[in-house]
Amino acid sequence: MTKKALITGITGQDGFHLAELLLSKNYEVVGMVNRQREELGNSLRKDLPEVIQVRGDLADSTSLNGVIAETMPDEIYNLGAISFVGLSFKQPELTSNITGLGVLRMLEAIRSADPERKIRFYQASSSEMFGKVRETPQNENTPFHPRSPYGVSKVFAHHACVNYREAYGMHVSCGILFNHEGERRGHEFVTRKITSTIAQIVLGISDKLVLGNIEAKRDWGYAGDYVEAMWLMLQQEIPDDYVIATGETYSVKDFIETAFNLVNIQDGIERYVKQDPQFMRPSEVDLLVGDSSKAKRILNWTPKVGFKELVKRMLINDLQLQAKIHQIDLQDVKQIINLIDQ
Ligand code: F7E
Repeated sequence: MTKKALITGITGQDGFHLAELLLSKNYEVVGMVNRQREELGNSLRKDLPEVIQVRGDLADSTSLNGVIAETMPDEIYNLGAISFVGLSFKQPELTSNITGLGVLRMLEAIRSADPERKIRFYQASSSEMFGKVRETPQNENTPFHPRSPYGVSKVFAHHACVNYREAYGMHVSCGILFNHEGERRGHEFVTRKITSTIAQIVLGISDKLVLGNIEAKRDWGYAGDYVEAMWLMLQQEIPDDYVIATGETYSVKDFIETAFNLVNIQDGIERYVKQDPQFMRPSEVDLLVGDSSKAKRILNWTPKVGFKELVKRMLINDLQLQAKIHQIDLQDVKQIINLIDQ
C-alpha cells in the first residue's frame, strides 16, 4: 500500500531532499506551505510536480488541525521552523512561536486527530540545543545549554516531543541533526555564503567575502545523507531520539580555506575576507562535533559525503549558477570546474 507523508518546511533545503527521497520510495508526498513561502512553493512545483501542496502555518492551530484531518498521513516530518540562528536574536518571539510552540500545536493536532496513535512523527531537533557544550563529542545524553532564541525554542520543542511520546504513547522521534549543507542551502547560512561569494570572486563579480566569527567550529554533513536518517527513524517500531553527525569538526576558516584551495586561490583569507560585527552573534556556539554511534548501531546509518566533497559540490553548483545569472559562457567555467573536480 502506498504510504502518505506530510512534510512541513517543504520549501526548505531539507524539505526538498526528503521529498525527493520519499518520492523515490513511492510515497504520496504532501507538503505544507505557508503564505509567506508561496513563491518558493511555485518553484518547488516546477522541480517536484508530484508533491501535493497544502496551505497551513505552524503559527495557526486551526490550519494544522485541518491539514492533518484532511490528509491523515502515515508519517509527518516537521521540518518547518525559523531556522536561521542569527535572525532568532532579532525576532525571538516569532522564533519561539514557530520553532517552539509550533511543534506543540502540531503534537496537539495529531493527538486529537489520531486516537489510535498510527501517525509517526519526526521532529527536526538541532545540535544548537547543545550550545555551550558540556562534553565533546555530543551524544543523545549530553545536557542542553542553548545559546540563542533558536536553540532555546528547539529545546522546548524537543522536550515537548519526548513528553508527548511518554504521556500519550505517540510515535514521536527526534533527530538531533548537526549542520547539514548542500546545493540547496539558503544564502543566509555561512557555507552557502562562502561558496557563492567565492564563485563570484573567481568569475570577477565580487572582490570581498564579509563574515562574522570565522573561528567557530561545526560538524558539517551533506543534507541528502541526513534526510535518509529522518526516514529511517520513522521506520523503527520504537520511537527514539538520535544524533545525526559526521563526527568531524572544522572551523568556518577551514571551510573558507578549503574552498579557496579548490579554485587555486592562494592567501584567499588575507586577500578577500573582511570581518563585520553585524554578522557576529550576541552569544556564540564555539564548537560542535557529534557522536552518531547510536544511529549507526540501530538505524545502520552513516554519512556518505565527507567535508571536502561537500565543499566541492557546493562550489561547483555555485559556479554554474553564477555563470548562468551573469550570462558567462559555461565553457569558460568548465575549466575551473574540472580543476575542482580533480
Ligand atoms: O552559522 C558563523 C556563525 O548560520 C555557522 C542552522 O541550520 O545549523 C545551522 O545553524 C557559524 C556560526 O549555521 C557568518 O557565527 C561567521 O558560528 O551557517 P550558520 P548555524 O548557526 O550553525 C544548526 C544545526 C541549525 O539547526 C540551524 O537551523 O558560522 N558565521 N560569519 C556566520 N554565519 C552566518 N550565517 N553568516 C556569516 O556571515
